[in-house]
Amino acid sequence: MSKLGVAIVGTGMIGEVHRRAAILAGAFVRGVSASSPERAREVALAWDVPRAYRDIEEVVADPQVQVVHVCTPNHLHRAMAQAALEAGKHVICEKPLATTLEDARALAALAASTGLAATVPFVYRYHPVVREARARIAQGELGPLRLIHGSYLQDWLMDPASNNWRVDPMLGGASRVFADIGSHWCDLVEWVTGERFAEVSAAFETVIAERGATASRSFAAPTTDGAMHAVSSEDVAAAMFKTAGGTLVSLTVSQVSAGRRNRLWFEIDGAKASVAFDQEDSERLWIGLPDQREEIFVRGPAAGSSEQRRLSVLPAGHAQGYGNCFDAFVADTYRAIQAERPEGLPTFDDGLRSALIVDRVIASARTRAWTSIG
Ligand code: SOE
Repeated sequence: MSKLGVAIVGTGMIGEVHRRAAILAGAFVRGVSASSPERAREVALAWDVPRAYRDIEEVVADPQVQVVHVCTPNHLHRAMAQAALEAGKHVICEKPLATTLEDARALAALAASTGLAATVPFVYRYHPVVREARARIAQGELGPLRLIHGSYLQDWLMDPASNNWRVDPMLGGASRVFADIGSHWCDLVEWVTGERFAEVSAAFETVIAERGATASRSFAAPTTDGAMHAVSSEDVAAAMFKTAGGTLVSLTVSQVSAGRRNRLWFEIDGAKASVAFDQEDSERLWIGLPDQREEIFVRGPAAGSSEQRRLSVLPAGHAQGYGNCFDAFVADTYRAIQAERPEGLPTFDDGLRSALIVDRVIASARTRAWTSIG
């Protein structure tokens, strides 16, 4: 079978992650498109790929491209993903799927009408021990759920000199920290527990009111020309949800928490047991039991649920992490293109669900009222 031809649209930190995962999954990276034709040529050279596309029209006109990876700033997702789907290409579109609920709805409907593979990298689903937690909850090991809580904390925007397109609502969307990383947490916890968030009460704060002018890539050292600009997007957010089943959920999100690089953490407390997961310590699942007992489940190919074993590609003690999650997600997307149905593959429908939650979280933060999610 010939290799899948893919194009990467967008060359920031996450475009590079997609490129590596695509190659590892056996695809051929045909070319790249960037913020300008010059930048595309520069990256095509650095990546050693044949094509530097001028724009999305050139990408979708390439008959050797079957899959388009949309890795641009958020405001371009709708146009890029739509152009690709309309040209008959499969799409992996970064989250948030779109900056408005309306655009996310349009993309999900279009994807459904074409039957093409259309996925969104909610990649934290691909940690083996997250799959283990999900399997244990599905088997009833936790009993009825009593409380879900957690946080997703980063610090790469704690310096007022730091800036990035995500900070600008015109490019990133009306919510920053919640749409960027709170969206991951909500997708993950709904998927792991099988519970749907039904209503929300949220609050946003912009704790750094002015930021430097020069953009940095996420997690890169900031640079600034000295000028400062007013910021309106939120640095921190807190949200309480109630699930349709009546479970209370509490979430804290931040991009200004010193020392927290990418700490997605959740705990799910049931009547019989609890589980806790920490993305920065992702080889282990903590299991809390009655009578002051606790256990640690360690990731490995030899034990646990079938999905945990499937995704555990290295022996125990040989740490897997974020990169492996991304690789597994891209490989599963390509399997879906071959008409397989990999478990837990996040699709445009999940992207739409996430856009709905973000939309209602923004509404609640604005109105200061409990808001129905539906
Ligand atoms: C930046 O906050 C970022 O790259 C997010 O956009 C990703 O979704 C997250 O996985 C890592 O951090």
